[in-house]
Amino acid sequence: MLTGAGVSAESGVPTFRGPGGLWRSYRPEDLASPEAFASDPVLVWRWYSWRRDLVSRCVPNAAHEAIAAWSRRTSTPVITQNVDGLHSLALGRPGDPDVDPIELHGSLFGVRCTACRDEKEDRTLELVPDGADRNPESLPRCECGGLLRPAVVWFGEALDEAKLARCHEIVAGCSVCLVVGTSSLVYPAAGLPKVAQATGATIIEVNVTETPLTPISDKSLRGPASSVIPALLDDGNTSKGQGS
Ligand code: BJW
Ligand code: ZN
Repeated sequence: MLTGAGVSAESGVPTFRGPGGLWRSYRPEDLASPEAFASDPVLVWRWYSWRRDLVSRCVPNAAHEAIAAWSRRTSTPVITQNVDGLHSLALGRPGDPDVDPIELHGSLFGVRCTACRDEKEDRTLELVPDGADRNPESLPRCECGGLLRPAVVWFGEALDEAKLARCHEIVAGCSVCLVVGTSSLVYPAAGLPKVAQATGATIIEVNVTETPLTPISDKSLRGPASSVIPALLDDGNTSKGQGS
């Protein structure tokens, strides 16, 4: 099971692309990159501050709940591109590697030092308000004095190798690969269903629109994740420990 921003849309978390998917007039490529952070760290931190604030008021929807129940039932972690933590929240049982979601692009609530690279979760980080001056001195700092950045994966950055290897292992071993609420544009995540297909899995896509994955999917379920996913997973279609 691979998920993207669409699974959280009905929880009130904006997607990256498509209607309502933009923050001001910026595309994700304008903000989610090391180059953007280097040239305007205040702007990038404002975007993340806005998102941290918004997401901390969101709760899992019926799709997250059904996926969490499926993970428990099949002892299979969901692979997610989302950084909002809503899959974990729905699971409510952190610390179990068999079911803990694999957050391929990191977490909105993590920070990493740009100097010593120390990484930690910090939900209480002082936000960078819209009215803040553009002085980088006002940005969050590590104890070592280095500038903190969000612990997420930006364009051009490598994904965690161990996480990615585990994802390959999971999708290569599944018989059904469910792909939910992603535009299937961003690699290497978008390549995972193709790995599953190459090893014989059936691809089922759940989305409100067509994506580049649609033509190669075995089945396309058109509709919002919060209604399609509970119906699909409660049906027992992928409940025999073989789905992913
Ligand atoms: C609903 C719904 C509802 C709405 N129900 N559905 C191969 C080919 C081409 C390019 C590349 C390639 N390999 C690598 C690249 C480059 C690049 C890339 O993929 N570019 C493409 C855009 C062209 N990839 C990278 O740079 C990656 N790194 C890399 O490859 O490194 C190589 C390297 C190796 C060694 C050393 C150094 C480098 C990194 C990619 C990181 C992506 N990061 C972001 C930001 C994360 C942090 C943050 O959140 O701020 O991840 S970008 C953004 O896009 C975010 C998302 O996880 C990701 C995917 O978006 P997603 O989830 O699909 O959301 P949307 O908005 O696009 O789509 C939502 C979907 O939901 C839509 O389809 C809706 O219809 C649907 N929907 N409501 C169901 N209710
Ligand atoms: Zn540091």
